[in-house]
Amino acid sequence: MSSKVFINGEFYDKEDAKISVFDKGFLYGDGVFEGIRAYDGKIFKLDEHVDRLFEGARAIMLEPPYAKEEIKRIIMETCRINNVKDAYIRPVLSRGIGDLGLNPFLAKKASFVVIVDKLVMYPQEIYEKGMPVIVASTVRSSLNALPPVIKSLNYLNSILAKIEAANAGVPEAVMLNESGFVSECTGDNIFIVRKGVLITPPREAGILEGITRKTVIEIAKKHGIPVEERLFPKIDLYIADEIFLTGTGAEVVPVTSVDKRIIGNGEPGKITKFILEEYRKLTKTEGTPIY
Ligand code: PXG
Repeated sequence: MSSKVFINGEFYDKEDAKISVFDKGFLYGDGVFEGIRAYDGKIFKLDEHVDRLFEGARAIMLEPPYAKEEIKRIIMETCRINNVKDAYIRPVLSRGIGDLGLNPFLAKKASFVVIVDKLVMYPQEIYEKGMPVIVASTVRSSLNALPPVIKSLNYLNSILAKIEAANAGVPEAVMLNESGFVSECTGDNIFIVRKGVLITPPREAGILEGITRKTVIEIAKKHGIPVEERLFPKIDLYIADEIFLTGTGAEVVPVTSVDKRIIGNGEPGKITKFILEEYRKLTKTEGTPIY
């Protein structure tokens, strides 16, 4: 059955869900988006995702066409109309239609779209055995250029690194910032474990402050696992005891090799497995009910 997409106040069949070629989101990547997940009829961390969407909008001076509560209501409504319990939810705010020029303020009204789709997950085998990654030569955009803290519609920086990953035959690539410190992956945050301590790059490394990342830090602290948010170089990946990636779609994914260096004993580590288990418990119990 065809899914229904919300566009500026109306629901359209997937095949007819279209945005103008004059939309600045299409022409310039001028807009922001979110990736949210529903588990068993509950939307996980809805408030956090909508807050981040609005922060991004504020940073680029994009006036959302609906208030925050209304945006949440539309997201829920789009889930209900699609009759989903488990789903991937993609709200998109784009600058809207204007002329061909760059000036964003000539666009009169922002567009708001909500897509609800099936979740494309990493294969189950990866959660059991871990996955290989590379370190990309593409450098993460600097905070003062295209700040990774904004989940903008311009993902070319990530896509360049994803091309490197695909060409190397691995699912993800780690990106370094301009100073050579580890920042994050193309669509996931990164954690390493060294001597029992969980270490993840800080905001200043040039990262999207992932909602899964924050949840993982909370889980670790709750269970007495020490966490450090600090800069570290690529070499610390090679000598880590454990590595995992976090993201809404990915949850907690074990990494078992980096640039062909085997991590730990080549299997998902103990702390990684524990964090994944605890994270999944939360997704089962928390969330905003759709129905
Ligand atoms: N870094 C980047 C660059 C991301 O795009 C994350 C980290 C993790 O953030 P969250 O808040 O999800 O923990 C992301 C998020 C997809 C998809 O369709 C990508 C993300 C989230 C959901 C789906 O590939 N990336």
